[in-house]
Amino acid sequence: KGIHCELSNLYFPDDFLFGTATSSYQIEGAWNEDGKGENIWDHLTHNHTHLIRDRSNGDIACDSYHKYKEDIALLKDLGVSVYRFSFSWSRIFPHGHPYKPNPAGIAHYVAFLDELAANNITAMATLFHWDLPQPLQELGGWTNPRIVPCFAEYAKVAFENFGSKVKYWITVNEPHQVCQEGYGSDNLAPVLNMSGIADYQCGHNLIKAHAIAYHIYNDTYRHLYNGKIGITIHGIWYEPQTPKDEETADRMMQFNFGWWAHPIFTSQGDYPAVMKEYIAKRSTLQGYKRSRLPEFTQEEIDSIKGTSDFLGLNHYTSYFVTDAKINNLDTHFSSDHQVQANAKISWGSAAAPWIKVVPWGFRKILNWLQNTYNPSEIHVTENGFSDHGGLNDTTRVSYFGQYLQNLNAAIVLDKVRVKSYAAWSLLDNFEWLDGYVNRFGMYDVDFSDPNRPRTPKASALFYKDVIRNRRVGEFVKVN
Ligand code: GBH
Repeated sequence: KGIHCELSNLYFPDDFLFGTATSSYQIEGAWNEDGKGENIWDHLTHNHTHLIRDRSNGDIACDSYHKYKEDIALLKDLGVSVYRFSFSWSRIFPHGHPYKPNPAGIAHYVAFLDELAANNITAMATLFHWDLPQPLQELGGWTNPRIVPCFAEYAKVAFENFGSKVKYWITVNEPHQVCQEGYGSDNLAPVLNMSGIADYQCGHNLIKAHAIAYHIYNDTYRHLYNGKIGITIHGIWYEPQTPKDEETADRMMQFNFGWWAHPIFTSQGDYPAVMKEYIAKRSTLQGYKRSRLPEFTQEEIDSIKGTSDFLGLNHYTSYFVTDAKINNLDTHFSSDHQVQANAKISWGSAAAPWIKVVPWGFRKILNWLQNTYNPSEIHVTENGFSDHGGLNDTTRVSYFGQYLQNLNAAIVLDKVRVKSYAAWSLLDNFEWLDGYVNRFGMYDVDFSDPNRPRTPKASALFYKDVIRNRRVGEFVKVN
């Protein structure tokens, strides 16, 4: 209420970086070119086609593997100073197995990074944005501790070959989605749906893999290239439904965000106490002799603490929460946390029903992150809104306008140390199980045309103005 007027006079700091974000499987296509191996999304879309809403796949996607120069021209036109993208692990290690990198895969990314540099755009690279090499999945994927040295070797080869051209490194995009949605439910590949067991095992190895990659960079490459390395966590803001739900809301933040952030960003390290307590209690109730949540050794806790130069946040939405007493014996993550989340009927919604338009939640989570973890820098590595396509994307403009105002307020009025913002996404792209049904792009892509032409939407023009003026100007609020 009144937020538009109150917040519309703010400017973004001079050194604030605007950008856009994409990921390899969602845009590249060229799924079997130049020696690339099969990854879990190739595998899922080819073998379990019915799980994808429009039965599509990323075989061609936006064809960015071939059209990367065109993409970079769009970035240039928008005026962004940073581009967040991801490397495809199976282009570099086609079988996942380390020690035999694929030179053609490396050459592709070198050419891509050179083009970015030639256009003065800072590279923010994610090592793992969900496209795990299929052979590693067949060995158990993130539940097999063997993944840790495989990821470490992949990271090392990436630092070695791309280190001089990458300023910001993100080890993993959204560990919660990788583990809870991929192993603990059937929202993402590998759709294992073994909640309360596989998701916790996955998380345990993933956090260790992240930390080792950090140490490799820190020990061997930092002094050469002087970049920064961190992790990106998906953060929903959970607001107490009533004042008496404050403990519940904090518990929900701990289970969703703290699971990943507490081991890395706090001085105690390890999983959040409330998470250890709740899972241990329910495990006992269920007849387990040990908690289903694995334990770190003290040595592991110490080597994981502090392994991030910045906190990467992907933020889209917020919910209200209340306490839920769940006494059934299932092992599910959502029974472990004992919280019920809900949205207000009056909130606008994206085409993806999980994205409700709650702009004030963005400002709240940014403040919460600074107060809880006190990171030296926060980078918003994703924020965006889906519709069903079309160039006159007024609902997206309205979403970005309101969210950017709240970001601006968090930075200028609340002094939250946010250093960059990446809009998801540059292009309409392959939206995982939603295929091409839900569109997140500032540029439309015509997927029925073999040339995959790109056309700016109203949101691209709006964002271009925000970047040029360094403030959120006028826009029509429709949600
Ligand atoms: C990001 O994940 C991803 O990093 C990016 O690749 C993706 O394209 C973008 O979001 C847009 O979706 O209510 O059961 O359907 C966001 C994490 C993943 C959290 C999907 C909510 C849906 C749960 N989201 N998940 S459900």
